[in-house]
Amino acid sequence: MNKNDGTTKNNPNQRTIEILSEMGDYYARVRDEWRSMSYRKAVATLRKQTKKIWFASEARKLPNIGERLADKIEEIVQTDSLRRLEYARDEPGDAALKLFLGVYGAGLKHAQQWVAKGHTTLQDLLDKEKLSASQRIGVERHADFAQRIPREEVRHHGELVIKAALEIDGELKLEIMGSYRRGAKDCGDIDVMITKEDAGNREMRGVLDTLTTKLTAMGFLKCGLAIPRGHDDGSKWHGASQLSPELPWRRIDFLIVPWAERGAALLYFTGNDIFNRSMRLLASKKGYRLNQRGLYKDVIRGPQRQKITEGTLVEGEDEKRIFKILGVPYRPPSDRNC
Ligand code: DCP
Ligand code: MG
Ligand code: MN
Repeated sequence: MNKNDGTTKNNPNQRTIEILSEMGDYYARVRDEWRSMSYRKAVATLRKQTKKIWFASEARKLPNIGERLADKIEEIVQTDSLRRLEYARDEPGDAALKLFLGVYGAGLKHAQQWVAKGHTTLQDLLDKEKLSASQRIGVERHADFAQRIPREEVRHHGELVIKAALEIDGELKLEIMGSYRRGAKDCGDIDVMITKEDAGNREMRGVLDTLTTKLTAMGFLKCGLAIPRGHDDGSKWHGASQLSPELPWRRIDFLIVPWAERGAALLYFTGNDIFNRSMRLLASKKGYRLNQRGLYKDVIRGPQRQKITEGTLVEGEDEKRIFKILGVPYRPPSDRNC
């Protein structure tokens, strides 16, 4: 978490937000999805407040804040800390787990194994573990990748990529998505969608290849990184980019998208993930299915609600029309920081 989506600075509840975010991150680490989600929702609610929330009784009246969270908010304001978080910080291995989960290419399984082996530092990993090439870069560039990227710098990366892409093919359409499109002041990475009217899959893969080769030759792309297992369908490229030697390496993701799916892809990759979840739920309540490729109807499901047929595509090209068909007012990206 710890996402600064533009509304946090100078928020009167800044300190409460920080502590609740950290608590939510802890629950995400120990895979307590439900608690981690509750904390994120409470943080989102607090971000929207213009007044400082001092008491549990006030907090309870706000959306998505129940009794227990309200008490915690009061505890934070009164004591400038949260006992539950202090316990979490003291848990053996939690600091190491947090550190290792921040290594690109290390999933929960690896991170837990490393903790179980008694490793506590990044140097332990370099000295004692057989790392994949991507994990090694993840360790060596940990300090770089851990830094948020100022919006202005994301824009520069985007401009450079767009310019290089249009030199390859002037008909390409590129868009920076993710937290940048939501208006965030700083981003965790740079997410770029690439599409082109009437272009087939083969052509687009060629484009991705030509573009990454060109940007590497320019010295802008520093390395490619492995796509997490099960997610490599040839449509993505993950790696690192750098604007100039004194700046950190940044995480950058490219995604090629078929023209007919560009609206659904834009919706999905603009996020945030919580907003996506609520859109998918809404779609499913209305008898549709929404994913990064489109909005579908007549999906036939079995007894356990498992999908039997894909259904018919209703809309994929136009983000706004997906909202319309679902019967909800359009939400501009800056309103999707749930
Ligand atoms: N996404 C999702 N579910 C996931 C991962 C991603 O719905 N488990 C979608 C929503 C995200 C978008 O993809 O907004 C981009 O993913 P990022 O991880 O790059 O997240 P953001 O760009 O939103 O934030 P950050 O600033 O950390 O990059
Ligand atoms: Mg991103
Ligand atoms: Mn990304």
